[in-house]
Amino acid sequence: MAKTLIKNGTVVSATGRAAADVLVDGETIAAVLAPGSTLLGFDLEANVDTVVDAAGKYVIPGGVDAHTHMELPFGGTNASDTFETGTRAAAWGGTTTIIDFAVQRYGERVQDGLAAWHEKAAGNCAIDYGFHQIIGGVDEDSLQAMDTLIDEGITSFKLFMAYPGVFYSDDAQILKAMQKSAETGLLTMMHAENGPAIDVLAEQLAAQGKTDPYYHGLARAWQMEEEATHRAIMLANLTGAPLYVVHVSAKQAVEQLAWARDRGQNVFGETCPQYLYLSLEEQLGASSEEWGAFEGAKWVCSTPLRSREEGHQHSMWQALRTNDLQMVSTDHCPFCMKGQKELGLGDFRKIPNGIGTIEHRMDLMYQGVVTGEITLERWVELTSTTPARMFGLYGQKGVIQPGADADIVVYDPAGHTSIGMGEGRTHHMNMDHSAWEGFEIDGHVDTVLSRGKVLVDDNQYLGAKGDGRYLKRGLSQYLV
Ligand code: DUC
Ligand code: ZN
Ligand code: ZN
Repeated sequence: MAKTLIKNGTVVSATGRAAADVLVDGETIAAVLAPGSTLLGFDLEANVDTVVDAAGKYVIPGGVDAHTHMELPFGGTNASDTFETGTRAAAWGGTTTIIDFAVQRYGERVQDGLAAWHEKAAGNCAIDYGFHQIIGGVDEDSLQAMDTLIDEGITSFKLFMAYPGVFYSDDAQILKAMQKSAETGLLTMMHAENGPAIDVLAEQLAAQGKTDPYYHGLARAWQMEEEATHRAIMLANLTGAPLYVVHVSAKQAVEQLAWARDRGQNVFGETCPQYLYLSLEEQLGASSEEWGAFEGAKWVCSTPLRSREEGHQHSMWQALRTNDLQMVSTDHCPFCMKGQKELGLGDFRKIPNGIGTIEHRMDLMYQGVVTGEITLERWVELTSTTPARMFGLYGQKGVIQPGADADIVVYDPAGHTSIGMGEGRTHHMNMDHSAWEGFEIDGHVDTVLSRGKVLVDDNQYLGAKGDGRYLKRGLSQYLV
């Protein structure tokens, strides 16, 4: 089995940093040693196959992105990244595990939805992957099927309070699914926006001729997120279900989570890089020769971008520091402008919702270290360790310690990354644009190992389709 020594680096964990060498034996980490150590008299450097010199660099556990949507059917099209292209882009950016969402919709069997997702992913992924289960149709059959999910290694399911007629669950359905969550230990994940009310507002805006992408954000007002978050919290409180709210973007929704947590409720939340960096004002101002004001469609996602002036971004960063929000995922759901986003030309309601970020999450969050928003350790905690703990992967993923999978990123704080597609820029997601065009990062993903195999080194891709394996996940470490 191939042995690799990563030497001279600073190993960073969620709880600290130390100068250390990391010895990888085959697919796992064999030892974390004082710099320059021998092991029982063996000169390590002379006895390994590969030496990676990480002098001046950070050695961190590979990123765990717990919220992705490869090939998601949405708005009459499918998310443009396949498991092959999306996971390769993830690896380029230092993410070595994803948890994607298998889909069940009303009238479909959960087992069939899950089987379809296995078929899409198997043999195609660059990195290891697990699944959550979307329950888009809560009925007797799907409730029963949820009993079998844990055996399949799926320990969390997602419900939608938005998208009536597509993925939407009403309160009665949510209550029943949460009772199942409380009974089984499955973690309830919630898309918390009041979909029926949003649809009325969207219809009224469209009837007034307000059809540009910007109005997507106006229709999805923060009150809709706050209200749904509160309702989800109360239903979870009533049933005893553990609750995880996805893609939190409104400061008022964070206040709801903080309130519930302060009362001792087992409630968690993630935000995404787009809610930390991008705003409704920029979307309003967006215009191009090719698309005019429809340029703003590049940033149509749900929950939507929020107003910078209202202080939502500031509140998200703050909540990441105070642990009112515990993790950062991407909600990676890319669509091209040509042929996909343009389905909504003249009617923002028809724009497929989603932004592609999987390649940039580690970099964008590192920039938060540079600007002083979070510490180096918190960067690792938010992007790798907590996602692994939250979703039953910790020990194998999310940490550099003996016995863990050798998913390791060597990150250069003296390096630089220019994000986008323009001159001198590149990304590897299957998109014809970048929602992150022009972002500059004061750091660089130098080397990426996935289970001991070097996937990325020195701006070269060395991995192959099918390197990734399905991960059967355990229960969340945050269950009480
Ligand atoms: N939000 C998005 O932006 N895309 C897919 C689904 C979702 O909830
Ligand atoms: Zn969602
Ligand atoms: Zn999502």
